[in-house]
Amino acid sequence: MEDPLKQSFLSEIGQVSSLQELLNIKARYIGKKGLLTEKIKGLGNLSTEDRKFYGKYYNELKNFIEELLKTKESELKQREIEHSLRKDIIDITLPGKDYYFGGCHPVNKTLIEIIKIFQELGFTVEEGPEVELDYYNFEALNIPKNHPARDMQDTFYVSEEVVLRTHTSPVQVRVMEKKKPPLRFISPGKVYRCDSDVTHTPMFHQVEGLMVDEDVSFSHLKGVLVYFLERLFGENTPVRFRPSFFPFTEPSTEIDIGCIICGAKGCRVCKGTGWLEVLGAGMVHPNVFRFAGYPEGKYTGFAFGMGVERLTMLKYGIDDIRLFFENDIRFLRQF
Ligand code: 2U9
Repeated sequence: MEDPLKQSFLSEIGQVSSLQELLNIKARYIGKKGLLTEKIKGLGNLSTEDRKFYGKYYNELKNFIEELLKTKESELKQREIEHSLRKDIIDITLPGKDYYFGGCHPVNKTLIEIIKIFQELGFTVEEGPEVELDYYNFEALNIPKNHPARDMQDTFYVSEEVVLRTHTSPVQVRVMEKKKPPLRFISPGKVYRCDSDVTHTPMFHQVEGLMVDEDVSFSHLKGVLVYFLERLFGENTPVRFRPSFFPFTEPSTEIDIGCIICGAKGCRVCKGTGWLEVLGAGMVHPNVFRFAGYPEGKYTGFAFGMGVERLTMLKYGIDDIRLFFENDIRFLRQF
């Protein structure tokens, strides 16, 4: 009759499926307190004859068990290697990971488009400092001390006489100081206003423009700006002029286009009016020419200004200006 110890060992090892299970079996049979180990320890209690017989038998059984454990171990290790090779297989026919090229920021795209249109009309591009003297930002633009536009709430003051420019108009003043008409240029750039909500950020971009010569009239203003809006928003865009007020222009106007979101039917963006304000403009105020040192009455000119973020929002139907400055790649990739 077969030994039950050997029988149970053979049955257990026949079912083993992991190295850990194998170690457990090893401990159970030939470990310090293993079943076979205990039997060998008990040999001393047997008769001389039995001790001889069982001593030899247990020794052979131990060798047999050790041999089988070793074979099983290498078998399991081999199986594990094959399993991980199968599991970690690389499918070289799968498509590679997509990657994206960087792109132009939507605000910059609009800015470039605006600049191109004016350059084609013969306007040059002029730039100036973002940290500006109160004189160029306000005084020379006919915005005297105590004017509400100078309010601390709207303007970032660096010191009593120095501000972060609130518009790019000081660039026009600086150019007029240096150059005599005819002048025809735009000044794109960053401007700063102490304001923040869904349509205002403390920094945004403006493009302003100026055309000065003898006999520049409101008709020139109208011709240039209607042409510009038709280029930017499409040929049959409705355009209307409303009377307005700016300290640096007289007369002044605000210019609307038919709402491009709802097709001028009336929606949330145009607040039901069917119109969107896109430009401010006017004939340069005589006081501004006086500050620039131009001879009295010799020149006339028109000026205009626009917010680039606002135009970009209208063009792409974006309802929150802050999206432009969050650098969220999911937003930026859409342009
Ligand atoms: C000089 C003389 C006149 C520039 C002008 C506007 C009208 C205007 C706003 C549009 C939206 C600013 O970004 S915005 O908030 N601008 O409405 N700007 S006329 O007039 C000048 C500029 C320089 C020497």
